[in-house]
Amino acid sequence: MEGALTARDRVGIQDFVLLDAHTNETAFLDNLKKRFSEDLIYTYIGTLLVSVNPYKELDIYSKKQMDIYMGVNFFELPPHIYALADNAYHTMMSEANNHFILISGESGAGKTEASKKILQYYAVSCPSTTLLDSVRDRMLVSNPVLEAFGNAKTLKNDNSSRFGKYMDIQFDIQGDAVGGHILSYLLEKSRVVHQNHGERNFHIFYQLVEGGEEDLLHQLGLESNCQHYSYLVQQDECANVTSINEKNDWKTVRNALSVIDFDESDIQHLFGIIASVLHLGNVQFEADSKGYATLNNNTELRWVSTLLGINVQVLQEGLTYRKIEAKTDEVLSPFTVDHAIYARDALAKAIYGRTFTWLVNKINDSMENKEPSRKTVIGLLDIYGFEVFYVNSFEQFCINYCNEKLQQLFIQLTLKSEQEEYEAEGIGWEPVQFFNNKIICDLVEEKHRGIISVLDEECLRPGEATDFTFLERLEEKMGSHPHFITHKLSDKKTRKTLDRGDFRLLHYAGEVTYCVVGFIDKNNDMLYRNIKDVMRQSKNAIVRECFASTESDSRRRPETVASQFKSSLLGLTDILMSKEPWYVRCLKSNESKQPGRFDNVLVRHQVKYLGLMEHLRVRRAGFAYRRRYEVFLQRYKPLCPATWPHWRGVAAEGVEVLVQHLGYLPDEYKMGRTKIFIRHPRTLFATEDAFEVCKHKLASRIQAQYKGY
Ligand code: AOV
Ligand code: MG
Repeated sequence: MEGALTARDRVGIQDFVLLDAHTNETAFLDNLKKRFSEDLIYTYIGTLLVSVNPYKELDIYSKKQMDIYMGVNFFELPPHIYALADNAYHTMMSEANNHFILISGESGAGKTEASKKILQYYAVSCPSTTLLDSVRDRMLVSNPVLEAFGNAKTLKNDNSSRFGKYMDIQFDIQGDAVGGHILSYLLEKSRVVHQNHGERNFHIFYQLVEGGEEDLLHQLGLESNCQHYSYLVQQDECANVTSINEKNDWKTVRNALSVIDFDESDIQHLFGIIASVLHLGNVQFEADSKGYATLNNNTELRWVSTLLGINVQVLQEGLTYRKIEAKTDEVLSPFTVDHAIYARDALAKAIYGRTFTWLVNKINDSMENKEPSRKTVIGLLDIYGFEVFYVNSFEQFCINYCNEKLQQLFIQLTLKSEQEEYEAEGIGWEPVQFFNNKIICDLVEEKHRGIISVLDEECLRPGEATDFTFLERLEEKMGSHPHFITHKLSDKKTRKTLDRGDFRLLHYAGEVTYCVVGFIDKNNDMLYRNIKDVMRQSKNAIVRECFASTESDSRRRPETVASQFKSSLLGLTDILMSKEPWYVRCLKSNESKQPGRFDNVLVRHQVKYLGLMEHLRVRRAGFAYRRRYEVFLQRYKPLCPATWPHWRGVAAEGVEVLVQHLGYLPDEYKMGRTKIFIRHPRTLFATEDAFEVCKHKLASRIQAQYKGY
């Protein structure tokens, strides 16, 4: 048609691998933008899915859409998160192995939304027996509950995840979703007692205060006004969010809790805890004549005491004194006002953080599948994305370190191992250069030398070490590292001394300046022993459970927060490395959360640091599929008379005969040392389709041979 735009001109190309061979970044961005302007937010790079946040509701997530994508080959329909979910599912079923979907991208890019869509797809679309519906319901409602307790408004995202989440969805041999298990990572507890300007505390506080029923609030001693609670007010203001409806969210969470096996007493105890944290925040101290802290407002303290079921005197003592063990007995040492405020906040954080862990365990119990039968899993990873604020602290340091680790995993699994495999298999190959962020991971985590080690060492010198001595040590040790910048060093050049309490890291995703204030405290995460003992007397069953541990009896120094986080990330890497990967790379379209706005500079930056061009290059020059000769031959041998029923010879030669018979073009595949490499997925899909047809024709006796494939 003359003058008319072709579909390709209008909507761009749905798989970057099909773009012209010499695609540069500009062409890549043009394609993304073209598609974005048509509300086509998904594009493939081979089997990797790129998603651009549209910041508006799109009509592409209905049950009807799910049905369309169910069981259809990946490249036959427009790119969609459902297609990726479906492909992972079918591969898991046919290969009977475990998979995971790594969802990455910076804060606000759409990771949590993507992970919810995938979970919904599995819960709604997979075959179902009524018996299992309750497990699926629980998996689905675990989301609003964990988001209420673990998400908050930040300057980057109105619903920002403040914890990392890895969820295994378990499938039985029929492909039913039969159970789930969640691992949570480092909750940003400091938010309970402090938020930066324009940010909020965790959603649940507002939901309860603004959405809670009148008699419930009365019972908890709460006023229906956020302004009343100092933990919700920063600089005289209670940050506002128009995109959130507390009343509706409250109802959703309330309902969800009853779906997940929470009985009335659990629910009462849980809200008692949330309310007690708010009351605790309002507890004020005054200095007595000697300068020691006393309590001047007993109403709030009484509420804490009532809600947690702890004697008010005992609680008061716990908040104003510290027990020090002398040689033979214990001495009570009174707090100054500042110290008491510190201890109060530490308690609020501990109560909230431990309750969150309790909640995750409770949800896990309710999703657990106790059948001993064989199961395979698809793991969904949704963590806090890379973030840079005006002021960045210990929390951003941990979050950004976590993102470095995931980027490293991505590099290892795609760019590095892919190229190493071609080399090992003797496939002719022009290496693709890429930036390997291992150097930054090492800078942070290396034993005895990394930033975490330096921080831990400083934490071992109580009384002597401060955030600033930590910074000095860092400067001594890291000063010359190419990804570490201290202001001292640059100042040395100008011979000026500037006393700035920060250091800068050149992360894979950009530069971040970290303010060291609070690093030592937050890494130690100390809670005095006597206040723990007090909590153990609580009549609130959840609190008692949360504090019931042997930790206070042990003399061993507890692991620091950063070290714990580091080991949990190592554990996560191991979990992921044992599974087959799928990737969703989320891109943020603009900083102001506006629907339909595509900020070229912002998107280009993300395309760059996420290594998408390099990934494309490897993909384009490379091969989407590879199978060991034996496996390939065993599966597809019925498709060729010369290989069926047996090939008596070397597997590689059998495969060559087989693919010749199937009409594979020379450019479509390569024969490696142990594997056949197939360039485009559609080649394998066509073979797979032919196999399906053939399977039906085979006698059932022979079919049995293919069970489990
Ligand atoms: P994140 O998980 O990547 O950030 P979210 O998934 O919470 O980001 O997305 C942020 C917001 O973008 C959502 O609340 C939606 O308003 C919008 N959004 C994202 N994806 C879509 C979509 N597919 N369709 C419509 N709107 C979308 V963070 O947790 O902060 O790293 O820590
Ligand atoms: Mg999120």
